[in-house]
Amino acid sequence: MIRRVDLRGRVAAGEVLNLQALVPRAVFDVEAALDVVRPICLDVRHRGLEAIREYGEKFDHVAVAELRVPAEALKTALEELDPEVRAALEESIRRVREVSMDERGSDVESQPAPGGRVTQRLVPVQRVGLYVPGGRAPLASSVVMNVVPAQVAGVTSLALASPPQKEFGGLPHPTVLAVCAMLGIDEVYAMGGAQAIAGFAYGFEGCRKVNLITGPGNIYVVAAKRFVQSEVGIDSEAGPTEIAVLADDSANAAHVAADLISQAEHDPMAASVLVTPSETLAAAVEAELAIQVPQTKHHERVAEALGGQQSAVVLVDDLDQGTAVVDAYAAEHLEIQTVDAEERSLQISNAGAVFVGGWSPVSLGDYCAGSNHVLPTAGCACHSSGLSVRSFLKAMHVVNYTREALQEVAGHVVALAHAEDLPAHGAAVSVRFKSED
Ligand code: HSO
Ligand code: ZN
Repeated sequence: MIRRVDLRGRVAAGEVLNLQALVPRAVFDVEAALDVVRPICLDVRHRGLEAIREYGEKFDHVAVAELRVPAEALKTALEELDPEVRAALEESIRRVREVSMDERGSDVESQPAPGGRVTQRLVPVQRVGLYVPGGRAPLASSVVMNVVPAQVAGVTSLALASPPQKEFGGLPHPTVLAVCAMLGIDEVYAMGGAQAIAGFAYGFEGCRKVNLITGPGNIYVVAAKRFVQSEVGIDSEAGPTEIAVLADDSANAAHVAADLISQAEHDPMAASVLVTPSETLAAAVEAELAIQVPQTKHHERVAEALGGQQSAVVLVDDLDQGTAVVDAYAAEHLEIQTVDAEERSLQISNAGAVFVGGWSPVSLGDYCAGSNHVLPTAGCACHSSGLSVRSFLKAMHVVNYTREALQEVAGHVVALAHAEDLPAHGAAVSVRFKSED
């Protein structure tokens, strides 16, 4: 069901283990998908709306007369939303909003010299295009995770695209429309795939081009996001989801197994990794997986994910080695279920998000912790952050010096300009003080 990787006694203390090589992620070949999406993006750039419609018909098997979803459809979707789901979404929105507001930060003014001011102003991106994948049960929670931080950042123009669905008369999934209505988003397009990403990047009849595209998608959507980057910003290239659990004997094996299964449920390419120094826990989790996997609804997908090269139970000498191993792996989600979980979490530098202790499972973070679930995958947590209010803010320096402050530093500017053989740079400063010589 899930393979074992035994690292015990294999590394000298202090040596960082390359778990990324020992447990490689599933192959997610964005380069190959680029060949498919390039002509689609270029066609949309050239022919706009007509091209988007044609590709929608070809790939989504439904003809859409009007790409823009009418306001009436958004209203109806909200009216028809299950009240229990609505209440849960409201609570999710409230928590993400509260965290986003706390994290917004404020402008920072510095004075590196008398009369010389540098202010870092946080300015929202003006127009954002959010992509929401289609499918039988599109992830309504992902709409929350993208839209709420954008709104708190102060983004004034937000458009959303989601593929037209045949069974819903060419509209996006009703839950997606309902969440849009809840969040006050009225610019919604029934378009999907690479053509939707290109539509946002280049603009088309009735839709102004955006500055930033966010949101998850399949490999073609990811490839299209990579392709349009010369035109717009993107959030990140989200790959298959992953969970690493660092646990010791204090962990509950049934809970650990349930958490490994929860993320494997997303995708046959999802990665579930348990790292533990405890042979007893490893065996207990494996036994639990054998019980729980057949009972879960999407057991085929889960079994494929757990059986893939990307998933493993990794045995280590001790918790310190385990900590180094999970840190090197840089999982999208890292759970720490050890006696000293909170303290240990402070030693982690590389993870999309860290879930501390037995009562903070990843599923909580997926929906209702208040944290964001759009997180760096494939080891990108070594250099990137998850989505947050900051993803929608640009930090802009505003420089404001007085005459005296400039004069005081002029000699240094001139010296550096000459050292770089760029004398005109120096002259642009010295010319201001010439008349006084
Ligand atoms: N675990 C996914 C997000 C998600 N889970 C949405 C359920 N719905 C990636 O972090
Ligand atoms: Zn999830």
